[in-house]
Amino acid sequence: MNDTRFDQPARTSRKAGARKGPTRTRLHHPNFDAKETRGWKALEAEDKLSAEGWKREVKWALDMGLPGADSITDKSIPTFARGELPHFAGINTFLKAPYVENVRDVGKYDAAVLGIPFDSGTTYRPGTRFGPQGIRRISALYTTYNYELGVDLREQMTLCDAGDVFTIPGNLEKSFDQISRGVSHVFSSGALPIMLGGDHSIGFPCVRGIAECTSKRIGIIHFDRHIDIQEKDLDERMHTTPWYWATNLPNVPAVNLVQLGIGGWQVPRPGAKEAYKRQTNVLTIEDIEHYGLEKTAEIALELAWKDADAVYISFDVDSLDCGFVPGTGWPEPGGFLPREALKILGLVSAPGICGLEVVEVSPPYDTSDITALMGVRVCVEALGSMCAHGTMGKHKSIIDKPVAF
Ligand SMILES: [Mn+2]
Repeated sequence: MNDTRFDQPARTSRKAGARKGPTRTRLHHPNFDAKETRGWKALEAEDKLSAEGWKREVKWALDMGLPGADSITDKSIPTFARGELPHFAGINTFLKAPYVENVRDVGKYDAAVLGIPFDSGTTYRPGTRFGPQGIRRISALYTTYNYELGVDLREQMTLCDAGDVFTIPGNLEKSFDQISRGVSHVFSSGALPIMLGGDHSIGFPCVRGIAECTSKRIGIIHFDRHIDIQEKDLDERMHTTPWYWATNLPNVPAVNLVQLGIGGWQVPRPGAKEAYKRQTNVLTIEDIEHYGLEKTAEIALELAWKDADAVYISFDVDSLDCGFVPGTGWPEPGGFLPREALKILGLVSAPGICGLEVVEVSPPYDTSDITALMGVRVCVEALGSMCAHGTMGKHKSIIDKPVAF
């Protein structure tokens, strides 16, 4: 300890007389090996990243948006904004990824974002029908590069935005059929489906859309404060019910359902009874604190992948403490800190996933776009982790019953 902030004058004692104080070396920081820090390793990783994708985008932007005014020194700036820059301008697809107007083209990309603007399964606060728009809007804030991971999505994968599924407000069943059809189309094309909800009732039709394209077995890792596995709520298949129906599918067994962060005063008892009966795997926040983040991810992967061929991730933003996600349907205190949930999410995405949904972002209740921003982060974190671990595209191996419309 060489902190000089607490330096005292030399100590004196009547017995010993004046004594010199200990000699202190003045350092600006503790003695550590800078090259061993993640901060340094991230810089090394960035140095190795390609910039070809970026150069292509700049060239394309100048071509599409016309060269900029003569007075502008930076000749990469076009007259009309095209692509990532500037972040406050442009037409916002997710991360300004290309909008695929003809959905038959989604298979040309490694992953496709699709919006599911649907909140008729909501039992308290509505508004998640605006979730996809809210998430897309604030996604303009982001670059494609992540510092700690040392990945750049633009350089390492291709992403498109397929737009939204045409849902039918007030009709769960017709909307479920539309959602499954849209998801199965994307999955069959080979693109990894990334779903922007929407309330959590979409979990069932999203999983059904993937499950019908394969004879293989699918596990689910579910981040939530709520258990979401009762048969019905208010007489319908509301957002409290997706896992009852999803784990009824023959190739999506409940024993491969891992539920992280469940707890608090909003878990309906019929849901708890059903999870007990089906023996799903529930870890509360206290369990996760006990095991730690790495161990939790290890447990989740072991259980979700046990005799399974692929894993789907369902991320409810209300799994976070409600202080971080005011814009959600059923806010509940005591959930994850953002960095905890993101850490676990990155770890469980690393071996590759067959789909991801982020649900319950409700922009009308949001403050400063903070909840929608978390929704963006969930998507890029999973994609980034797969890029970092070379597992993007792994899901294609289970497509043995592709659909064709
Ligand atoms: Mn929830």
